[in-house]
Amino acid sequence: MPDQAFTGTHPSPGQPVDELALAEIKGAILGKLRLAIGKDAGMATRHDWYMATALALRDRIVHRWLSVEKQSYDAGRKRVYYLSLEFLIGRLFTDALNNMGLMPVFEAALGDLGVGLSDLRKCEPDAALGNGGLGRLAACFMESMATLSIPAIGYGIRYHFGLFRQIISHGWQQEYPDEWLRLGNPWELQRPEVVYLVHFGGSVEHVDDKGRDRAIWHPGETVQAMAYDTPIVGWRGQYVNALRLWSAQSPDPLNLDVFNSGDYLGASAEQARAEAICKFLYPNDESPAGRELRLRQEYFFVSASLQDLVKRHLSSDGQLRSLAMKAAVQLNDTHPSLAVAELMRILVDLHNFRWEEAWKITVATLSYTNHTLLPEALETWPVELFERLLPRHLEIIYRINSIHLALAEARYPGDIDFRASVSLIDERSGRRVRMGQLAFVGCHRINGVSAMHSELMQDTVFHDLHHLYPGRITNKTNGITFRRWLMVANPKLTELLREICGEAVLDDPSRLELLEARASDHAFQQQFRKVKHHNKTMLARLISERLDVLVDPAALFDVQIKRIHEYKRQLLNILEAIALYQAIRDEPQKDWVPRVKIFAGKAAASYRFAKLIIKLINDVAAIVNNDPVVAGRLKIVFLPDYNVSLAEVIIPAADLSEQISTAGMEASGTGNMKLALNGAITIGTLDGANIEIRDHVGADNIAIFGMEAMDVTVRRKQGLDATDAIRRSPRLSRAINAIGAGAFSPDDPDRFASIAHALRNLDYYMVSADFDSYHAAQRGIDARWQVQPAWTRASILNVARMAFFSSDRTIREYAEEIWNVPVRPAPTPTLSAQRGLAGG
Ligand code: 26Q
Repeated sequence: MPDQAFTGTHPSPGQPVDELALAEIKGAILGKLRLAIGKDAGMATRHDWYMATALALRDRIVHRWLSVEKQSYDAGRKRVYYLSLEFLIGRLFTDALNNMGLMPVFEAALGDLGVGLSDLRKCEPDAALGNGGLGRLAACFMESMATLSIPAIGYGIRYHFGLFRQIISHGWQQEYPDEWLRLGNPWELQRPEVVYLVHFGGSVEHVDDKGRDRAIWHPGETVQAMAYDTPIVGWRGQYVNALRLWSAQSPDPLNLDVFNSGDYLGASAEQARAEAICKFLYPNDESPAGRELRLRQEYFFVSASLQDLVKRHLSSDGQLRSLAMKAAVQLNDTHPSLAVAELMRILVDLHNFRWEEAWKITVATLSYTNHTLLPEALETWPVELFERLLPRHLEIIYRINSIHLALAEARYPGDIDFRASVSLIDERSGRRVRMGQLAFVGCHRINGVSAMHSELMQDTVFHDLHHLYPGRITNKTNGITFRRWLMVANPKLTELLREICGEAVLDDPSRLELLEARASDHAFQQQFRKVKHHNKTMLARLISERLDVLVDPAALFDVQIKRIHEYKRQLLNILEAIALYQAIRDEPQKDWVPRVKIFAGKAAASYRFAKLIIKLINDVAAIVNNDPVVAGRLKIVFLPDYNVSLAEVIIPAADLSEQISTAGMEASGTGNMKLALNGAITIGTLDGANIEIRDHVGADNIAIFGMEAMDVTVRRKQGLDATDAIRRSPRLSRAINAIGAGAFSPDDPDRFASIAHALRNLDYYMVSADFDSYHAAQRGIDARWQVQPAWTRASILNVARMAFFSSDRTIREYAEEIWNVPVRPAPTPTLSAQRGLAGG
């Protein structure tokens, strides 16, 4: 039995709700409904109830926030500033309720008021202020930093429109604006008094100031940044941090001369230009849109954030020499790497520091996380654009570069190639500023996001920089917050885990290993399967509602959910599905394992090939799902508008997790962790964190296939195309021929000619080259599925061995090895946990 005394404000299931607390919460909700929303219960819509409930919950969070904020300030604690252009938060309602331990009392209060908590949940739009992995990682990190009582602020942009909504029309992706703020946002607090001016353009005047290299920037344009704070509450509500998002506006909302001449539209043109900065999130992941507005976004939020943290430091310490002792600034990819130049400018131009001392402070304060090695994803900006938009920053970058290149020259005299490779300026195709090099040189630590990725950073993109600054590159394998991805998303499994591992499993994921003893236990396996079946039934219902396709929860749910990208190889998956379809049609009488192939993900709006892959998946689905010959054996679904909330439904229902990127191309992956934690077995390549997942769950409990990163490099060097692979594999050749001949696009037989061509020729992503190996691994999966006790055992062992992938572990490593900030100690064994062990 779970130990109730241990849980404090986190009641166990079935524990009665305190009457006083219940009355208080009911009163609070009704109070908000009347006084903040202006409605009484009789006329309130569901959305009104949601807003009132969220506001009542926010009050309780804000109380804690203010008190921990004061404690941290009084204690002069070092603070982490996490700079990210993306925070893919999703919904906050259930997450906050769960972390505050208030789920039961709010549920009961709402029940008494005649409102269903699960209905209210759905009223909240996802905060989709991110594209995918990098943005979701920032959100998990914010929650883990609060959980570990690390004083932190997340800085980003309050985009008016989040990532586009995806609608599938006749199989094609269409993008629509995401108006997430339309009905108001109950979580944020506007801070009209927290405003900073951010400048662009103009000219630079140099002051001869005893060799101090100071300059005065005479900007041509100024916008104003205003703060909006969202409290992020950690597990058990003990600590709360702010996510501070900047909104842009013009300092002069109206041009009075123009206004007085009667041109009202013209008078607000400046406002429109300023507001454009925070209008949209760029929907490109991995291949940056080199637009001026994007660079403006980057500088806008870097400048506002640094002004904010410098001001905070000055108000407590009175000087900036000690900045690195009190502030750790983490750059989430290169998107905020202008921070290097901006902090130098603040120190040298505004606070009179000598260059050398300013540089020491800057490097000691900043650190940078790299999330990709794809050449097309490495951010660079034309020098001319920089000069026009940020003239002083370009000068600072040049100066940094000349000192840095002198170091390179001293290290390898006369080696021009070495200097060219480490230079902050790329001189090859028009002069461009390299943001990765800038971040590397200006930060004391540079980390990759999985063991393999960090190795590859040293061997490839940052090889030469690594030699010039040895010891800077370090690895911090990604993690996920178990509160959202287990407790909130999968309450049934969580309940089972509490029963077996004890309550302490909620605080200490290493307790999951207590499951191992039960992995082969027949009765426990049945309970475990029952939970999965329940989750699959919920997903089947959603599929039928949204797509009008009926799927059987008893079938194997095979899931690939992530951004659509060639390197992630959704194409390999659908190609194998086609081969399977053809094989079933050949021998319909055979004992096929029933499968449902589930896809979801968005393609960048400008990524034509990725959008064509979506169309192919949908065209294949239309044929397969309507073919009576394969009925009951194979279904293919593409769930539109993938977002955090949809992930929370799909992940707990997955049996098989597709992590099939071309080896060497996926930096880490985090969906792989979420799926394994929820008991899905991974079919994957030795790429990113899949390698560490294999190391933890054991090679017997994961299906690895395909080429390794080294094979990929060698094969590319050899310039091999797919001819041989296709000749050797009649199955592959038949599947490609079907695509190429229009078997799935009879209305437009040439529709997928470019896909067939890519598979037959260059095969850059090794889809054809890996096909046979993948196909064999999938048949291995079929065989395993047919022995349910063995399958369930492997699935349980996946859950039992995932503790390492908690983002609490990741954040602990950042805190200890990069930020040098104290962390709440790791949980120690408790009486209740020991009881859980004994009684389990
Ligand atoms: C850059 C400049 C201009 C416009 C857009 C961008 C841009 C935006 C987003 C470039 C890249 C991204 C996103 C990258 C990303 O999500 N990378 C993923 O990061 C995860 C967290 O570390 C890893 O798990 C994934 O492997 C990696 O692909």
